[in-house]
Amino acid sequence: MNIYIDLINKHLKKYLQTIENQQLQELMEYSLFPGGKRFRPLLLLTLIDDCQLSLDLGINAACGVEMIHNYSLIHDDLPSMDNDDYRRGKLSVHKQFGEALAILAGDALLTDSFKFFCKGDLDNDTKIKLVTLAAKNAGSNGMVYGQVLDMNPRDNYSLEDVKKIHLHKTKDLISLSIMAGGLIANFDDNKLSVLEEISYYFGLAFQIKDDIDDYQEKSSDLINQKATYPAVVGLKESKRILIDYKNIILNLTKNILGENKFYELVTRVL
Ligand code: GRG
Repeated sequence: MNIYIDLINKHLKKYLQTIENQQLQELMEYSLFPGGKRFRPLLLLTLIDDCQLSLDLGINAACGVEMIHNYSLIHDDLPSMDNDDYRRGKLSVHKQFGEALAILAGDALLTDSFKFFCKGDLDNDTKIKLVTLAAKNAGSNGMVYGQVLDMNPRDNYSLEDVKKIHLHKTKDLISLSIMAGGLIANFDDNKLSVLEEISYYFGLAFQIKDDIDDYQEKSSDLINQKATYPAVVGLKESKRILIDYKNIILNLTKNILGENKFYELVTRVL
């Protein structure tokens, strides 16, 4: 996967060089580098690669998704949201640079990302579809909706509540990566609907895995008040669902993309 990650990093570095204000540039570099797993842009690039298309066609949208992801993490860590002092083993952006600049850096990443969905050698129709998809999945009926649903913790969550939060907070951005890949590769409606299905299970499975890892690290008292799978269906059942979903994703992937790079990414991430 290193070849893809190098390409993503190269393009994000190039983007950082376009930021005129040095303070903002430093802060956004702090958020984007060394970075996390880059898993969302990897989904898009591996899909494009499996279709034997040039990675150049997907790299801009891939960076756009990573920028939206990093904006969401900066804002999620703020005192008025999750109030986290650390992210990826270092101080969160607001702890390092102050709250006002952290909010602005998130705003800048989100806004600039839209340029990336209409950049590069794609036809205008595809670019319009990509921008619209990004707005839909990140906006008021997408990731932001999921964050709003998750803002007021309750004592009891039903499985349906948890699923709804996960589907918007986590799945919508993962879906943006996968569906953007399908649009760039010019998939027909049948193949796009298989990608929708993969996105659905992938979004849930990714969050269930994160919930399971968290549950095993932290005290169950803390976890039980949260909207997580282990809190609602128990650890054993969460693990069973994760395996089930992973197999569904692998089978669907095999059908439309074969056992190639995207398939390999699924086996590594889940
Ligand atoms: C503030 C609008 C707004 C939304 C925030 C994404 C999000 C919504 C909150 C982050 C907290 C969280 C638990 C999100 C669920 C998705 C998730 C597990 C994110 C972490 O993604 P990774 O593991 O992160 O891909 P890295 O560090 O690898 O980039």
